[in-house]
Amino acid sequence: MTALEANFDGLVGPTHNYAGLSFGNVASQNNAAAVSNPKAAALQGLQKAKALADLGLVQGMLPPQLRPDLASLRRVGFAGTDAKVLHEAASHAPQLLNSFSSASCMWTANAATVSPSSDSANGKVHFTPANLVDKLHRSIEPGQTARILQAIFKDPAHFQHHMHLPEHPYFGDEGAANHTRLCHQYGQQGVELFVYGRKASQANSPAPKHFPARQTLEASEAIARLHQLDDRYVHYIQQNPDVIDQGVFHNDVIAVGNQNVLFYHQQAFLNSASELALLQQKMQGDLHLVEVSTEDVSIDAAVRSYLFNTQLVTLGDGSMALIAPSDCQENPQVYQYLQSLPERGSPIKQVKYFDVKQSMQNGGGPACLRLRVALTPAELAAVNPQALLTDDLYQQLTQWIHKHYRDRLCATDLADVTLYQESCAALDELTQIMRLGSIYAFQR
Ligand code: SUG
Repeated sequence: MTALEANFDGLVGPTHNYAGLSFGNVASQNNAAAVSNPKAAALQGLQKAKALADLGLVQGMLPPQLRPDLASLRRVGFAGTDAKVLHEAASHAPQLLNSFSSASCMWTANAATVSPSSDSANGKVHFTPANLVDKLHRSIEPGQTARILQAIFKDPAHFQHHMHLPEHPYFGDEGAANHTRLCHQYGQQGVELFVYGRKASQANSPAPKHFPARQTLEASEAIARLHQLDDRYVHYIQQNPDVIDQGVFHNDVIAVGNQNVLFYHQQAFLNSASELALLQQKMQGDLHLVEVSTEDVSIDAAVRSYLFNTQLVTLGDGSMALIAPSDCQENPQVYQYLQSLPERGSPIKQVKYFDVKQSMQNGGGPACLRLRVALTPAELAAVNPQALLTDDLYQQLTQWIHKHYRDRLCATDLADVTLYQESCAALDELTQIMRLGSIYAFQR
């Protein structure tokens, strides 16, 4: 057995809803106040994960966080019984209740940045939870994310966990959504590509004009230091600020990489040609640059279809497949491009489509739903086995979702203490299924 790359998908939580919380994320804004279906959302995500497991990939699941987050509501002054806290928040600060009820931790691409052991000086897998400071509803995630990751990647001989970066826009960090590890084989020294939206320390440097740049260069540099990466194998590229202003709020909305392939849009990066030439040098000339032109796919089509929020995975025969949202089939320009992709001479030989519409309507495609962790066989053996998606776990989780999840949720339901109690009951049972110990104790 050799090293591989596992995907850890976020199980969608019982409060999945559309609250329009993410300024700069077009889908989130467009679907504000739509009625959601948490049961369908959780099943869609789980089925996508199971399909990847069935393709022979190692697939893990990360449990959701408890929402509404009463601990956060109490922290900002709402007091009394659970029902009273929810009622008061709904009456006096509905925006806060919405923020602290979001199931946004489902997008585990934003949970953390992960560096494999072969890239790090101390030979361990490094995890740094993202601080997600740009959005209030996401800024409450990192503490619990750390507990979850530590429960699943427990063994200090293999795994090293860092605290999230200081909670300030200077260190705005959105995790793996802006980080791509390129390599020849998963177990060999790779090149870690960090894509940032702005430089916090240089006020006059290029930056978007309308929408926020969530990731700073300074955050990416801090992660590279923490993870003990070798400068010769790290590259930083700035995202094109103009595309951020068109709704590309993370780099994974405009580019995806796997092993020695980078699939990206012509307009994704600032100084694209020169930066990619440097990246190519670091990859010793063996990087397949699969560039999609504006003529073939406009930025608008890419943002609507999430063509680049696809997962690029290596199959058993060494070829690669693109795991795309079914929305890509519905956009004629994008679908036409994807039909031609396997013939374009890159290692990408097939495209598979999945319906993850419940997540897509909040701006989260297949790639947002997963955190990649490259692991050696010994490291894989040290992962909490109950987090790995087997047929048995899939059956248990499917039944669990049917038992605990609602099929309809809107903003006014968030104040209902019954929803909170249902969520607690669901997570109590999940703790047993996935043997998670006491990770929810801090949230109660
Ligand atoms: O942070 N949407 C998420 C989507 C995250 C997608 N992740 C990646 N691209 N890796 C976000 O903007 C919307 C929640 C709401 O509006 O209810 C939200 O948080």
